[in-house]
Amino acid sequence: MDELLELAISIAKRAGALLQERPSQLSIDTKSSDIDIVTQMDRASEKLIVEEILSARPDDGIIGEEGADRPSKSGYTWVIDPIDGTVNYFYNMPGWSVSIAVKDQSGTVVGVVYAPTINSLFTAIRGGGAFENGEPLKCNNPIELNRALIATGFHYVESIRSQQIAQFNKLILNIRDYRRNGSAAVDICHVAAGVVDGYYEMGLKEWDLAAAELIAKEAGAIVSIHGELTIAAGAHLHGILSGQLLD
Ligand code: 2AM
Ligand code: CA
Repeated sequence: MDELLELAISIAKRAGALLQERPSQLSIDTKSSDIDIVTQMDRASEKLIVEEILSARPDDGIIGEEGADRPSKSGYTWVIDPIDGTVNYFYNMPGWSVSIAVKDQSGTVVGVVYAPTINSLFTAIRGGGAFENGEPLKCNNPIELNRALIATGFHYVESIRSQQIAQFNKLILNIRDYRRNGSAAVDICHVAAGVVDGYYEMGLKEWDLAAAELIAKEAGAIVSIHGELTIAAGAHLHGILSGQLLD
């Protein structure tokens, strides 16, 4: 596991360095809607990550947001998001990340979320705790709803945004405040670090979640998935948020 973590960290750092060399022109294509974008740098980052994984571990499987899809012969599969927070990246706003997880038959074993623009390297090994730049992490708990700082994100598809308005209306008068940062993986790691108290969002994909979910759980948080909705927080606030958002 230590070796897998070291490899995941070194690959995430290389992808982060590639992404920090921003080209003068970003070319964009759209995905699930007109405002859901992918750049040539998402593709370049995924290509680098896939090549590095395969040169070190040719029998591992890979699932990537930009199309990587290889079956595993070893029992290990890498789940990668080459840029989480592409809209931040596009606008040159800090906070985007590279998310790399390795899973086996029983779930994620190693998670790395690297956000170079905010100097954060979040890491975890299953059963081994969670860390930011080598320092151990513990989520905030217990937090009451009326003191909670909540991170969330908004979907690129209108019908889901409509549901998010209802969720927002339900909570906004009863919490400390919202933060909307742009990378789901970083938001969930911020729950792990106690930088926010809780997080929820609709429409996450496996690659947005895999690494950060392990990091948050290893920091003592509960991460639960209810259809399209993901909720992450310390146990007390998680119970309250689940009650509010799922009724
Ligand atoms: P992305 O940058 O990799 O697309 C935005 O709130 C967060 O949700 C980002 O982490 C974004 O990841 C993720 N996300 C993924 N697919 C999404 C979608 N269809 N709509 C909204 N957000 C999405
Ligand atoms: Ca992405």
